[in-house]
Amino acid sequence: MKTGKLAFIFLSASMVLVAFTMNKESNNTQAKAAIEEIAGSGVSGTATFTQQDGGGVEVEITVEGLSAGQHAVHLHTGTCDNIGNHWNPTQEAHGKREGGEQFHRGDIGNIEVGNNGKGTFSLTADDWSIGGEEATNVLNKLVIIHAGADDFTSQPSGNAGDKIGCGVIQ
Ligand SMILES: [Cu+2]
Ligand SMILES: [Zn+2]
Repeated sequence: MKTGKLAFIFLSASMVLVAFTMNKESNNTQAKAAIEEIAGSGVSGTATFTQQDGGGVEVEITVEGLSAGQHAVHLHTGTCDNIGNHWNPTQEAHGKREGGEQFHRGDIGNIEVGNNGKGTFSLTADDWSIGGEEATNVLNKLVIIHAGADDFTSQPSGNAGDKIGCGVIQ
């Protein structure tokens, strides 16, 4: 077989592999929230939600323009002009998602922000879906960033201070 023909076969096989890989990635449903400042706070960011093969949803959050330290992040109901409570379809108390006895489905945790004002956070929640039944569906919920930390104890929302960033999950 000539080298040219071999190269052609190799190239074709590579392209099929690339196409297959890309297709495989796009099978995992994603949703995003563009986080925008509230009342001139200067906060911005992105939250990306990815449906996991084994069930559940991973969220990756990137924020900037915050003060250094811990900032609570939750999923709230409502709209960015009229923000509601923590998303709580299971009627539980506010709490800590990781290892907590009770927590809201919208409870996420605290983002650690550095001196550069930036922070990232990721988590996989097995009780979320993207477009599934309403009690698990994160679509159209709000990603809310707070001025303070979530203490995971105070009711009904962890004493996290003002709401300084908001984005709708779409
Ligand atoms: Cu909140
Ligand atoms: Zn809560």
